[in-house]
Amino acid sequence: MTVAPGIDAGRRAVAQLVREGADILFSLNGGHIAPIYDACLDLGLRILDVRHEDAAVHMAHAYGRLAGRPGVACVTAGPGVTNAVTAMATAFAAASPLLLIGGKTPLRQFDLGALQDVDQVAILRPVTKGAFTVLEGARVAEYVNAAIRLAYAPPHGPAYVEIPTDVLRERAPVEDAEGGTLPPARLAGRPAPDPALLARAMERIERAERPVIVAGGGVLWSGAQATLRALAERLQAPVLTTSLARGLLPGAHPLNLYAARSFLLSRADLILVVGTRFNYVLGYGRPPRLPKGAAVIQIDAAASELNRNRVVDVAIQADAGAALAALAAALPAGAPGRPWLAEAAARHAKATAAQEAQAAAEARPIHPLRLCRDVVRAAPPEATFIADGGDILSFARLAIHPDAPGRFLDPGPYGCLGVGLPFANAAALARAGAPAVCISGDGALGIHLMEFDTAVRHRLPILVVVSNNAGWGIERNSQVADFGADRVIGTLLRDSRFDLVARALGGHGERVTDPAQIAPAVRRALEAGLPALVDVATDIGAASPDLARGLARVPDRQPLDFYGAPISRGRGEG
Ligand SMILES: Cc1ncc(C[n+]2csc(CCOP(=O)(O)OP(=O)(O)O)c2C)c(N)n1
Ligand SMILES: [Mg+2]
Repeated sequence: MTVAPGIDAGRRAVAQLVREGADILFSLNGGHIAPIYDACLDLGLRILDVRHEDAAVHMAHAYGRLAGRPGVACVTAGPGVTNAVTAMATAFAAASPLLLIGGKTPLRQFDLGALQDVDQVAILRPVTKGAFTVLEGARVAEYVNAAIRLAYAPPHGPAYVEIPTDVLRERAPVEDAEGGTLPPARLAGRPAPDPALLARAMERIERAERPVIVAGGGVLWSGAQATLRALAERLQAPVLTTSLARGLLPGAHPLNLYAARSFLLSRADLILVVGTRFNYVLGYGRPPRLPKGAAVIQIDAAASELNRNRVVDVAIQADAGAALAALAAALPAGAPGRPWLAEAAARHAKATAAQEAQAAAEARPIHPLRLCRDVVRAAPPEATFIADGGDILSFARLAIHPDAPGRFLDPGPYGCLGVGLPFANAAALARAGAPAVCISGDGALGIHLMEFDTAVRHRLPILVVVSNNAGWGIERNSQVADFGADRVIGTLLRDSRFDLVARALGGHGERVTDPAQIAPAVRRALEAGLPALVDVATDIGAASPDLARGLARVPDRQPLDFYGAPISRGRGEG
């Protein structure tokens, strides 16, 4: 075969990904992206081939969060791209950087009715920070570089680049390789806080008697966990985290009073919000979730997040670590006494003891909290935990409090079921040596179950523990609460044997019906030397605390649950 001189755009794209630090391409193949695959053979970019494009993007999302490298997915034109949309929206809502590369019909066949043709850029635009079509092969490295830079510009998020097949095959001279001269897309440097704003923040801090810190992903991205901890200890301020920032303080740290969350937020006179949005998790930053009287200091690297939904007292645009370190340096010596912490600690202890009592249940079918407790106890402390599902997700959030950040992943603010297996696979790749333990509902697990095959083929050390209650439990329980026990519809499933599916796919599988057998089964599974799945028969009637609480509310109106329905029929407000 005679080949024209120079290198094609597929090879340029892969070379640029490698230069940006990518080492894995999460992908499902297709003719429209064939030159990219071929270049991976020579340039050492590992292809992690999956069974659904949505899973490829979920994996790129989790890999980008955990590995310290860009998460990159590559999918074929048309259905490959549209299959990836939900996962892109998930990453967008979670402010997670990633790059999706899409195949695209040839430029010269645009609007003719080509195979797998759809306006992909228009579909991707609302769920990305930017969506681009490369029109000239020689410029592909520039696009890859720009898209990764955009993904990592605060607030982080996914970016999309598509390369029409004729452009992908365009060859250009080797010396025309602009990629080698581009600066790295992920910029070094930490934007420092304005000293005048810091001084105003310090005035508030010095006056406060009951400060609370609310910390989110921005602290993780800044690598500022030690700084945050030092500041919290100096200030004697309890730290609340978003679920994706869990572990910023170790689970048992005296200022990690997660079970007294509502008490802390309602009584605080100063709330320092760092690296997280005022979205539904924080009640949009408004009363009643955040009290009217409390002063609020907000630190965010993204100016667009400052004062959004809530006008704060001091808004500081800066890298989280740089701002926290500057505040810590400005504090007077010695930790202040905080009399209110005794009551907060007592409430935390009481709530965790009540959970512990519930988790000790010996009932059959098994209580989901018992399942979560026993899995956490049996797994090694360095494991990455992933939780996915409805009721089981709420119970897992009660039970999983890792000692370090980056060890807990869940569906995040997009609430997307099905992330569990893809996230677990990515975590096993990103944190070599630590098993990824996914606790999932049976409904959620079904969405990307074939990614267990991906784990087997790539020998990924994952353990899936299924809370198998034969139903979409939280929705079934919501129907019972809202409409009555005789009005359950479309929310029940079969008691399917996921352990047998795992075995059929080449993994280790066990079924547990006796609570005493959860921990031994988990230990055997972790030692099986294969991707493993433990199917646990749980009680669908064990409704979760989230359902009862109805967390999301529209301020100043009737309280609403997550789904916008009024909280009624005895569903407490707790
Ligand atoms: C992709 C997607 N589809 C549907 C929903 C709505 N939903 C939220 S929780 C839930 C039930 C989950 O069932 P399961 O995973 O079995 O967990 P369980 O509640 O039974 O513990 C559903 C259908 C969603 N959040 N995401
Ligand atoms: Mg279920």
